[in-house]
Amino acid sequence: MRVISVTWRCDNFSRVMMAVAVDISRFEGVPMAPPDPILGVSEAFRADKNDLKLNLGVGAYRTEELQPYVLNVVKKAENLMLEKGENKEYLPIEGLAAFNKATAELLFGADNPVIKQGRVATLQSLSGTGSLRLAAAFIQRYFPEAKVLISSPTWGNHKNIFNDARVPWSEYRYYDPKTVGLDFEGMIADIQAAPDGSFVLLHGCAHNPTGIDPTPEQWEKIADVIQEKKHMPFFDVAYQGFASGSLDEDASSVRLFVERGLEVFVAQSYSKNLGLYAERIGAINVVCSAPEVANRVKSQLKRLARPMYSNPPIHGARIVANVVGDPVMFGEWKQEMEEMAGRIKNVRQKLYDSLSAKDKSGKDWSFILRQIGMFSYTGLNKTQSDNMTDKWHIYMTKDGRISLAGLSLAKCEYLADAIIDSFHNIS
Ligand code: KET
Repeated sequence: MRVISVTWRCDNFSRVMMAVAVDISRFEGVPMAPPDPILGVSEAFRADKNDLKLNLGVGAYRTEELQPYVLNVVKKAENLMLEKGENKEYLPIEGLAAFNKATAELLFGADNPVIKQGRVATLQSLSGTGSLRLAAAFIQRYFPEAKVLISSPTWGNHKNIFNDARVPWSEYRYYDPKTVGLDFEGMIADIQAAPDGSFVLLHGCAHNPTGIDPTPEQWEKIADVIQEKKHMPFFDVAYQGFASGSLDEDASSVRLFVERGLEVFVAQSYSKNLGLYAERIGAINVVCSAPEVANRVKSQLKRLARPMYSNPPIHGARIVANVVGDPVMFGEWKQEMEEMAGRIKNVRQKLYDSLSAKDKSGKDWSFILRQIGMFSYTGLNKTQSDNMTDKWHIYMTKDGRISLAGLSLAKCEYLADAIIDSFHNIS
């Protein structure tokens, strides 16, 4: 730092000397931000030099060899795209038309009357996060009095997204640690108690982080209360196909609300099910009561997107449009998705078996088998999760969530040892 002397006169005219740094940064007032609770875990993992290290933090699929996986069908679609030699012109603000059509059809079903009637405003956006953020900006602008209800717990970034958009939120009960299941009564009571017209954020399937979804009967009851209270259902669908292995079955919660004639928000992501994490491809869909309403809503979503990021990227949109739009590739995708979901089920089973065999305390670990999707919510608290990382080099989020998509069969026993040690020896 360069330092100069400044001299000035005080009241008694004695000369005072003082050293002042002239090139103090204009950013002195900017404090260091804390690491992100999920993506920060990957940064810490990369810095660890221990051979035993295991990254179960971020929900990203790995092969049995713990390597990132590009789906064969994605490579095939990309090769076709290269052969066609398509250009890289700007997309319209709303994104690629073929993608928007494909994504809405995948979500609602191609024969759904809302599509046929033109009642869905679909905008390609920056994957799930960007789509949620765009919808949050829309809520802030057109429903400034409304509150968003989010599940307790939820995906770590939901609170960030609504805070950032200055949309007030509160939590509804969801997870019951006593039963390691859904607190359905608590959930219904809290949705019922919220001011009429609130937005209710729901995980379409494979709830993150708990891996616990309502049953079809419970979804009906949730829809009853939301309808009665004139709330707005707002679905986050980041795992379509990853919960049951079936794209249609995993969209059934959303479709149930749509069949009732409700207006619904749905954010979609292709990060997990097509493994397009870094392509940032997803969409925001708003089901409206009439085509004319959908047009107006879409026009305002475009208006919000334009100053934020102008228009979305094309590469991932073309991949999705090609895969979903081609019956052969669509079939291949479903098969690969089943394989990914199958591998996760296998490690889930092996982890359960290892824990049950090794843990002599009689603790019931069967909740692991009841949870679905990419994650297991272990019930480990923050100190125990710290022990997993500090002692065992197993990286996970501090809410006790582990990503089974980052686990191999070969590592299950090691993970079981670490969980048993952390659970029984650390309080
Ligand atoms: N919703 C949920 C529920 C979700 O778990 C994620 C990502 C997203 C949306 C957004 O993903 P995107 O890539 O923006 O489409 N979750 C994993 C990654 C992350 O935190 O960003 C995770 O929970 O590990």
